[in-house]
Amino acid sequence: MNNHLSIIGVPMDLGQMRRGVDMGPSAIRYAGMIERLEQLKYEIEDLGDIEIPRPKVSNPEKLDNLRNLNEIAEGSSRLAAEVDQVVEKGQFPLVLGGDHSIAMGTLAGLSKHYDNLGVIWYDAHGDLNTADSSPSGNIHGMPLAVSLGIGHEKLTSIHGYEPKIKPENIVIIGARSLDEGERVLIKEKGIKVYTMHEVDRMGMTKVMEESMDYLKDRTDGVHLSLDLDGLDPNEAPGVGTPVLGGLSYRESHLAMEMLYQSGMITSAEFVEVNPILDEKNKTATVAVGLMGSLFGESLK
Ligand code: EXY
Ligand code: MN
Ligand code: MN
Ligand code: MN
Repeated sequence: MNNHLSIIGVPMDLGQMRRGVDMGPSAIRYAGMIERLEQLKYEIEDLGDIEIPRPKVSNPEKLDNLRNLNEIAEGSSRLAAEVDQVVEKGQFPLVLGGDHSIAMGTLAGLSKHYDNLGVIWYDAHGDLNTADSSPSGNIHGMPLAVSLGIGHEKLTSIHGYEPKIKPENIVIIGARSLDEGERVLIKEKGIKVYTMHEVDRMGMTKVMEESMDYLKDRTDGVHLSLDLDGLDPNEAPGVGTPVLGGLSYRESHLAMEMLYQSGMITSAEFVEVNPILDEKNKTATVAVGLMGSLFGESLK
């Protein structure tokens, strides 16, 4: 694994309605992320936080069922430029959310450096909505569709090119809340999904082995996009859209350890940590623990 990690915080809360997720990067740093990773002998550079525009009106516009479209597009472009530079310098981008809409910017900065960027989307949700299919108008439910080039042009064109990823290079793990439009898209595009049903039946070891086998031959880099709501809300309560029946703490650590052992992860982001909804920074602490495993804590 790349020994030089560059941390980028993204205090983004405009992709959904609950305030507080913009404090995710602070909560994760406060939970001891840097010290934890330094112990593993990584060279770490904390690049601070991306500036996110504030909406001009207190009651955010929901133009075309896309709440805060312009501000999110602008913030994502800034993130994309920063991530691009980090990869250009040969470093590993570790991005801290913020809500999951930031993945559009992360993937935009990453993908121009790869012919076939793989994505592991660890999430209770598919994040495959468009303005037409979205029940909420919340853009944090859309970043995977946008990255496939499906959605509003202001989002799909972030960082000047599209699409960012190909459907056959995606694996979704932990899904248990998919909207009708998302199910249609998954079928139509042939996206690989391990729902909780499959995790329960197969076990996490098999799910990860299959996922990594699947991505290994077809990709030249793999991004881990880890939404803390992929975990069960009993273990990660500080998230804005909790869904019961999620991945356990232990299953998640196992997944991270297997990814570390594979050596295939080239970038990562941890999103949706909301300290206002959390219990004593538990969810940020879980995020930092998972980072520990992803970067080899128990195996290095
Ligand atoms: N599918 C629902 C929507 O689009 O509104 C909920 C999306 C939640 C997205 C979270 C972050 O992963
Ligand atoms: Mn470049
Ligand atoms: Mn998500
Ligand atoms: Mn989610």
